[in-house]
Amino acid sequence: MNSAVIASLLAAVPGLMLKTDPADLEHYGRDWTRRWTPAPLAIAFPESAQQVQAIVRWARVEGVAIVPSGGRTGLSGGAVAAHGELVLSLERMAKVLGFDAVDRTLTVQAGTPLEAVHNAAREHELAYPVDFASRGSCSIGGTIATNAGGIRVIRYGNTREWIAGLKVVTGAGDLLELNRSLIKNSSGYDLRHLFIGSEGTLGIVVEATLRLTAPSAPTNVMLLALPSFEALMDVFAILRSHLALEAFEFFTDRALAHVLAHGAQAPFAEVHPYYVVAEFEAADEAQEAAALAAFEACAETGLVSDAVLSSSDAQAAQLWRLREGITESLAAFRPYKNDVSVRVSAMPAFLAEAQALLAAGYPGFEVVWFGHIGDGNLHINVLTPEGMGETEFVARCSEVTDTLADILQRHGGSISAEHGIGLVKKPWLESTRSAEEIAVMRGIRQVLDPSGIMNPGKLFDSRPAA
Ligand code: 2HG
Ligand code: ZN
Repeated sequence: MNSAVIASLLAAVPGLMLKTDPADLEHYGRDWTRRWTPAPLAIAFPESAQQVQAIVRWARVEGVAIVPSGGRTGLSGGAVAAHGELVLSLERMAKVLGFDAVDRTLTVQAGTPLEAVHNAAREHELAYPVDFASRGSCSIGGTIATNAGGIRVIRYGNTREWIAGLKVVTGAGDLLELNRSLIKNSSGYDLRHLFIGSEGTLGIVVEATLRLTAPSAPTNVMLLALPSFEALMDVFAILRSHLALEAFEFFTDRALAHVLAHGAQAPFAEVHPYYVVAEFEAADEAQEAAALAAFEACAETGLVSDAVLSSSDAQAAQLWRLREGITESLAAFRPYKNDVSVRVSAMPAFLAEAQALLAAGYPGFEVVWFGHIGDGNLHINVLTPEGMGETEFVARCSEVTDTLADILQRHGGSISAEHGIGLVKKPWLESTRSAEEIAVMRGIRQVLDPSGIMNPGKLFDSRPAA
């Protein structure tokens, strides 16, 4: 049966590279969630937008589901293929296609890794400012599909701000060029933005034209140790008023302990409950003096217990490793991940409730907090207790997430800040989006993917349950 389907695909898309080895099905059928058993039909590696279009048209006729696939570094199950889907990997579409010095844009194929985009921008003395720890493995298409955020949102915003134009193949099999990289284009619905954050449910991004910016001025990095969670928001307010912040990230002593166990170097002799990594412009003496003034203002009010200011690029990288190494250091514990957001102004009230819930909801579980506090975005990782089976663990975590979603709803927040809904957060979409909004989303999906072949089961079910 499978071999007949594959033969028909190869006949429809001559020259298409396909993999069907069990090891490949396993490798390409999962993302970083590691919660589902991969079971794709095959992996297709198209080399052009035309081949992608031919695959989608074939899949419509044959009724085969497609899972678009980039670097599969996602944490919400958006790239999981566990039901005989065809994985459409963009791995062989990873070329930088062009640079325009006047428009300050870079055009790349969707499979290009984020780090390759950074390097290409740097070659032209410009920068693509979206950045996060998985830069070497994730693809630009995946970052677009999730409207990825990361560590510099506080300064530069999310992926959405940096997409000048897109080429997409819709689930209907049409190849669309969206926005033509125009800065001003008041000619109706901006379809480009529908595809940003659509998690592969409307079609496949095949090409993106990215806006570039001037590289930031020289920066410096400080690591602060804090005595309490409450101090975090005060330190943020002080640093923000004194400095041009590029990043403001926090993590707890638990997070630090795991990163240190993975080989990072301890920053202070003593252990403190909370830590902040802040990166800020330090281009001249005035900015350096401002950094010192900010630090003194924090120290005087007892908000900071210890601090270190980097004095070299190597030391700055070492300090960043403490924050960026967290996800990897937790992976072995198969963490249940929450990626939530509220408005920054709502953070103190939300935090008080969330902390109480998690302490009561997870007695004896290890809960690791970190994230982008300056964007109102918290990552809450719950580690699997030793000896607890997967089913019991996920059931317990789901119960607590029900209450967390209620709290978020009351504070006007979101159940997914930057990782997407995928499979992991699908049961809680209604806590963040109204029934009317979801009905509109369903209608849009129906138009762009009339046969329901694009990443079915992700984000929400294509058709309402009968
Ligand atoms: C980060 O900010 C990523 O490091 C991953 O968004 C978060 O592992 C996580 O929960
Ligand atoms: Zn994050």
